[in-house]
Amino acid sequence: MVILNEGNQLVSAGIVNEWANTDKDSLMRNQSWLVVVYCWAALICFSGVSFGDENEEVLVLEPDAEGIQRASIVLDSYAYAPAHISVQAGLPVEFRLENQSFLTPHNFIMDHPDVGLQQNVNVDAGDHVTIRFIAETPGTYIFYCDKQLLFFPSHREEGMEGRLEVRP
Ligand SMILES: [Cu+2]
Repeated sequence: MVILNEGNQLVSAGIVNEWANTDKDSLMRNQSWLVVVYCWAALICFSGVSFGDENEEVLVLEPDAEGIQRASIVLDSYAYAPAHISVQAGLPVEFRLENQSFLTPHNFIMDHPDVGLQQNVNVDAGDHVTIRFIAETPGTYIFYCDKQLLFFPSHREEGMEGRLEVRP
């Protein structure tokens, strides 16, 4: 927070200078904007701000030539990429789960027995596993990793969670 305050003052000083000195070339202006960008980057990094769903990219899958909706999902500490995937109901889905962590095992759990979506797949560090299923019921379903080392928070608590959206 102290860093941000200093940054803000710095930016303000820069803008005042520019206005006082209208001859200044655009380089100075660009540098001011760079400072603003750095401040925002620092703020986001240090505050742990996470963007809401509005900014989350959705991978929308369509059936390929074989009629299968395929995606590769990278598992890392502690996230799925992509974390939001949209599939069409009633058609086969194939996910290649790639654990890119160096040492940490991850898993992929979907626990929605009411709609027949149940997966619990372990993927060791550096390994990959392919899963296939058909989602019959439209809706939005959470998947997550429940790995946990000793007394540390679980991966899910660290944010390792994603959403499967099933389109009608
Ligand atoms: Cu995990």
